Amino acid sequence: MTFEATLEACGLLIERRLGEWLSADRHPNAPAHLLDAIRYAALGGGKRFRPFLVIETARMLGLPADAALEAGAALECVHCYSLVHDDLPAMDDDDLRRGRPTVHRRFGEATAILVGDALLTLAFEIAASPSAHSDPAVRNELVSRLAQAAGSAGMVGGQTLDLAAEGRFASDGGEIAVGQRHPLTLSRPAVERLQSLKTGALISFGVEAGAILGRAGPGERQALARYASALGRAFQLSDDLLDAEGDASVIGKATAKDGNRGKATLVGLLDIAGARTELARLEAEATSALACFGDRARTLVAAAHFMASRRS
Ligand code: GRG
Repeated sequence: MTFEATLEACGLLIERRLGEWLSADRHPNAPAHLLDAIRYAALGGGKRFRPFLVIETARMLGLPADAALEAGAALECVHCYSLVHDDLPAMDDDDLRRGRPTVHRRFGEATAILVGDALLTLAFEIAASPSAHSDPAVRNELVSRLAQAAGSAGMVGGQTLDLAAEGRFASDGGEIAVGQRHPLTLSRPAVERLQSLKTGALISFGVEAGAILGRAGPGERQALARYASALGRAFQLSDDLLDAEGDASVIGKATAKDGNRGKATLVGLLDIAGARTELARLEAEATSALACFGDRARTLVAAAHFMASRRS
């Protein structure tokens, strides 16, 4: 099976599980308009790369896909919420996501904010449910680590640094008006810190969740954390390269936005050729971190290769 086929198969499993969690039967008291918008945001699109990492890491440690589906679905809910909020006019102000109008363009801004809120809270309902794992201690670790990855010392913190780099915040913490903002020039370590929080934290949680479910030992967890760190950096760098070079009709979202906004990216610091070299280096780093797992890690190795070579 090719890596793309494996990713697609995981995506179908997650789509089905999310569809069950978001069925009208499960939410008898939710306003129909809100549930429609939540389903629009969470179903029918996306690579489902983060849940793939949960499922595949757990599989490598001996678990069937079923055992990792809830943790993967919970993580995908957090990811989908972040996309909905990131697209809002107050953030990146995007019209297109996953090849369709963004949630606020389709349902309005207030509903989009509520969709994000509902998906974030649903994530924790799923991760805390007995179907996520029979052992409450394992569920507790999943919930706690997901909260840390998503929160102010993780993804939300990274998003804040990203907005700060656009020159949005005054020294008193207030917001500077559009047109009067001056993007900051970030050093490479500062860009890497921003990205490790904004994008890396959820990617790392995906691998970590698989390790938690598969009860990986301390050495294995360290190796997987090194893999996830390199993979997260490769993910962001390839996303930045797609923004710089990609075709919006293939990617399903606007491109060339980072350069136009003066966004802090590694592509901006390294140029395209330097970014491609760095991407190859990160793939090698991710691959070597998995050496202790031998051939069992072949699909995770293929994931790093996919990230380093994707064109959409
Ligand atoms: C609003 C709290 C908050 C956070 C937003 C995720 C994020 C932080 C911003 C999205 C903007 C962006 C382009 C980030 C770079 C990497 C990224 C998350 C890309 C989108 O993820 P994919 O490629 O998307 O996995 P699909 O659609 O395949 O799920």
